Amino acid sequence: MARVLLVQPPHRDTFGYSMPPLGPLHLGASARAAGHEADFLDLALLIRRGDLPSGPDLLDRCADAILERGPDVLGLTSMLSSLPAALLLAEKVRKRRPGLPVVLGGQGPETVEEEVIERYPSVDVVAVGEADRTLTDLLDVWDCPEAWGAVPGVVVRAGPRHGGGLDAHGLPTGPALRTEARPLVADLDEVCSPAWDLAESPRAYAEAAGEEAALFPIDLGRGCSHACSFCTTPVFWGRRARHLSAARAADELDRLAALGDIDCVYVTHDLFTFDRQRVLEICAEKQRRGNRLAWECRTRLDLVDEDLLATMAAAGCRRILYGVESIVPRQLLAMAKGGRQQGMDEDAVIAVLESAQRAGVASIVGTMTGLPGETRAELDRNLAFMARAARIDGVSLSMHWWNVTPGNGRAAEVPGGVHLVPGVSADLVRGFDIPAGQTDPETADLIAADETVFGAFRVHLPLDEHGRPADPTTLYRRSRNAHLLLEVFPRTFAHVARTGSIADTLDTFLRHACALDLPGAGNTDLAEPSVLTREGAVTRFAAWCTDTDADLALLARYEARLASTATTSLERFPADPRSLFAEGTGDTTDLTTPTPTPTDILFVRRGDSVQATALSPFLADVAEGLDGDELRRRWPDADDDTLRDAHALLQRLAT
Ligand code: B12
Ligand code: SF4
Repeated sequence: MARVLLVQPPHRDTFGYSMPPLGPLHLGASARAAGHEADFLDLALLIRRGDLPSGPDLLDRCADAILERGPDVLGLTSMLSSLPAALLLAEKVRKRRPGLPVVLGGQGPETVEEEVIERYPSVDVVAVGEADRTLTDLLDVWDCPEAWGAVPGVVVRAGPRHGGGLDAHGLPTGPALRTEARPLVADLDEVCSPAWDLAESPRAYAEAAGEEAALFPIDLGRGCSHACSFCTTPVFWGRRARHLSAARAADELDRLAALGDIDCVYVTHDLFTFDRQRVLEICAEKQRRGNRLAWECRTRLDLVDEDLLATMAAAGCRRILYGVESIVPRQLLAMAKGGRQQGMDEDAVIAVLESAQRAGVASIVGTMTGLPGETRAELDRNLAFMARAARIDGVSLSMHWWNVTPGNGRAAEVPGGVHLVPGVSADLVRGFDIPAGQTDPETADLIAADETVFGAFRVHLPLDEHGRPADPTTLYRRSRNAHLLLEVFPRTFAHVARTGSIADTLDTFLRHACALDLPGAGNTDLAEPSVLTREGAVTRFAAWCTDTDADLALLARYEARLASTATTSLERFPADPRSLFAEGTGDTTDLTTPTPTPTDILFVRRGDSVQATALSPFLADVAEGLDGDELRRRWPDADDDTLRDAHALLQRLAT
């Protein structure tokens, strides 16, 4: 019997919410089922809560906290973002307790397992990919290091049986040895349910994240049959989507409901709706059991339809993240988006978002910038699309910097290669610097010294029309701020698009507003250099627009005003299923009806209830400067007096 301590290394959660990592909790349950003792330490939670104040000796204190638990085996989980911390932590633990076996797993070391074993002596075993059975097999032979090389699905040091040796503490030495591949779990119902009792409560996570209730994860499926150029999922989980049975999925949802204090469940499968029938079954079973948890998921645009969305909404689905990436066919082709999405034009994408809106499900539109060969015109098309999408109720935006990782094996294919740029963090590794924007020298040196293991920390700089590489700071600022600005100022940017370039306007504004250009200027509203807070973005942009043309200034002020009267939180999404269930009856028939609108709410925009102090859609259209015919078509009842009043009101608002 081994006592394994599973540890989440320190990282900064970049989404503003926090949840325990599922991998270690699944593995803890498997270890127990195999007769071992499991323990879990979430260092990210401790830091977030202030139990471990960040500072130069953070990792030393983390190492002390690990050893206080007295494990026989240390299991470190890692994403790309937490890989440097995991490796440094392993080193600190090794110095303090040299004979403690250290196993590294998770999506961080994906495809660089050999390099990790060759270059980082403090790690003894790297688990390759899905590891629900791998860890228990290792624990069964934990006190016989010579046998580790016989466990399928790992990379270890060769040890005596394969031409290596053992060190003074009995740990294997020698070159890296990749053992026989471990087949993926064919029937996911066989995977143990997460050991929730190992993690702190949803209430503890919610409090640490500053939320009233938690967002907790659920593993209902794994893998994807597509192979988008930037994505690590099909490489890690396999190019075939697998799922739990509906009954087991409903069991897992019930287990989460029993934990209490969960506001919303986060379905971790990247392709949740790939099997339409199974999703319908899960929804039916969830409702049959009277499970009232709200949930959100991620999928592709070509894997939803109006009926499915309505059924999902009725079963509590609150929000869906779609990997839209781009509306430019050439870009979709280049990134191998594939499927029917490849043929979807802007109107088709908008139609999906509008279907979701009708069903009462909020949408997150995931887009990309910095794609190889991206032209200004392509970028402008995508930004104009984002501004259009942002005007649909319930839509929020996100924008990512296209990049490659060791995990998707594309780094070598990128023209111009990838580069490490100080002060700029690649999208897939955000959250590695604690606090934000302040990479400590030890971590910076580690990343700089190893281009292979830390390949994902390098960024791709696409060439412009003139063959010049993009400026990384401009790209970084755009990818970190554009979504927010377009969400808050969709009408303003639509106006920009009519006469010029959204990209130029954005980049010019961000150059002006971001801290990288204003060293020491005391920008306390900046969470990290180059990243504006929502409030900072809104006030700065509205103020900046006053120095541009008058129409732009008017619209920007109007939209800034809207933003200031709308609340932003998970509560803002149009259908909060909990409020619509008749208490105690399990009756769900009513869920697709829109939330009743209080009289003091004039309209709902991007899911935000805009209070009476804001303006009506009619005024919004007037403010947008629609031409007279279009305005009359949309508002046949508006006479000249009404129009004059509207202009006067807007004028007052602008001053
Ligand atoms: C939930 C989730 C989050 C959560 C929580 C992450 C967490 N620590 O668990 C939140 C929302 C915080 C998050 C944030 C981010 N995420 Co995220 N996230 C996911 C998501 C959707 C599910 C993860 C999950 O729970 N999977 C299910 C569990 C069971 O799998 P698992 O944790 O990998 O564990 C298995 C194996 O990895 C292994 N294993 C895991 N740990 C260990 C430990 C040991 C000792 C062993 C032996 C084995 C082992 O065994 C487990 C069972 O098979 C994945 C996509 C996906 N489907 O996996 C993306 C994903 C992990 N995230 C990703 C990214 C890019 C991010 C962000 C950088 C996004 C951003 N730009 O801000 C941030 C970084 C956060 C940070 N570090 O600061 C990428 C990671 C790429 C990579 N290779 O690392 C993924 C793969 C999505 C993608 N395809 O791009 N994320
Ligand atoms: S982005 Fe989505 S569809 Fe593409 S490979 Fe990744 S999970 Fe699959």
